Amino acid sequence: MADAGMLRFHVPEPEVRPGGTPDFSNVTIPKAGSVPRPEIDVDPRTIRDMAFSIIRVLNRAGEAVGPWAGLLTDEELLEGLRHMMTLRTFDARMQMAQRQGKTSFYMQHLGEEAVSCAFRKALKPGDMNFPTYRQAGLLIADGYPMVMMMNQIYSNEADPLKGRQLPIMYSSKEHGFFSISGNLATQYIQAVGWAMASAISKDSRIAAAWIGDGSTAESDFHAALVFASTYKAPVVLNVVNNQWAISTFQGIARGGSGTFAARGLGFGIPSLRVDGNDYLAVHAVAKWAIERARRNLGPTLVEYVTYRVGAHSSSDDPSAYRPKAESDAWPLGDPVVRLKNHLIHKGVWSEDRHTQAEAEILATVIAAQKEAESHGTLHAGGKPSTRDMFEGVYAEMPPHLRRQRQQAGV
Ligand SMILES: Cc1ncc(C[n+]2csc(CCOP(=O)(O)OP(=O)(O)O)c2C)c(N)n1
Ligand SMILES: [Mg+2]
Repeated sequence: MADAGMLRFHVPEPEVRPGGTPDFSNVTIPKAGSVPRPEIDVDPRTIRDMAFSIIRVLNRAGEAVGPWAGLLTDEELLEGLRHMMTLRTFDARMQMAQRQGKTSFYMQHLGEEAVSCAFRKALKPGDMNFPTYRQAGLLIADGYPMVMMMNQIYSNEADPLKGRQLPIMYSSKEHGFFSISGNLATQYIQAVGWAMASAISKDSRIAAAWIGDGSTAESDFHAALVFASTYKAPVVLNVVNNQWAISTFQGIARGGSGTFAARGLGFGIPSLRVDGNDYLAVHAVAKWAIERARRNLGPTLVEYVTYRVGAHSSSDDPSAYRPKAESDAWPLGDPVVRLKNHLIHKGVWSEDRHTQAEAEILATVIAAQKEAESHGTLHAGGKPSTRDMFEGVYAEMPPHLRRQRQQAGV
């Protein structure tokens, strides 16, 4: 009663600041294999506790254990490892290209490679992702040519988007990768709407929505959940909780619910949390959620618990807001190392083969980069035509655009 009349509000603070010792003791990590795998037509009310746990398959010894294990062959796992390694190498080269002034902007996936690479392998051709800028693994794991991604990053004469999108905001209908919108959370309403349209037209293609932890604070996220819940849209609602939204820690957007997955519960949406650094767990949970959508059982919300090891973007310096060694302390490890260790444990991979694969992948990425650079980079070589700026929006160009094009002399 001492405080009667004196109101307070609460501003959550991250556990540690730069200079402090990283501390993830507040992240509760269940044992690998300990979370059950319900039937896909389970009554959502009976699995509410899954929104507060973490589904994991790979244990510390590199074994795949529990009811979510055993869905992928050795060949598929080796392919998954290669995709993640390719994305990591691609990232490193493009980050460097940004520093060399060959593009204005880049965003890395370091530490989060398993999320998009493993999810893609659970989809079918024709399914549509509505990604953010941190899911390039959806393209890499689907065999989209790296050189096309680089052409887009360089905004060169072979850029499939003709310089009209921010670097890294790819688009490919054929590869189920909807044009990235820079306005975060719009992906959610677009995906739910697309999924509803797919059902209305009696199609069999499902949609996948993507959002980061920070962006769940946007009202579009909540509006999309209402529609998905009410109309049982065939959609998978992905939340990538990488602990940070630029310099803002996840506790700000998360609210009082304890987890991002718990947001789905109020909408009656089955909501799971998964170890986002475990390729096998991500794939198994994605398959479960995608099957539910495909069988008209409605939406599933999946929170991927991971960590953004790199900077937010090439314009960011995380040392200003978090301890430098925080990523080393992240308790779920590195997705590439964990899958590599699993494959070594199974006897189908080795340190030598890994080193050799790293060299091969680097050579492939460099070859793609050379090819892309032959078409130009930000300040050198070929560029899209100014004329392209006026094309591709209207079936018939309105008079004011025609006038502007004439003024531009193209
Ligand atoms: C609607 C909207 N608000 C703000 C921004 C600026 N912005 C770009 S990225 C970002 C942080 C997003 O963090 P999160 O959703 O956690 O995704 P992450 O970058 O961690 O993958 C912000 C605020 C934006 N692009 N769109
Ligand atoms: Mg984030």
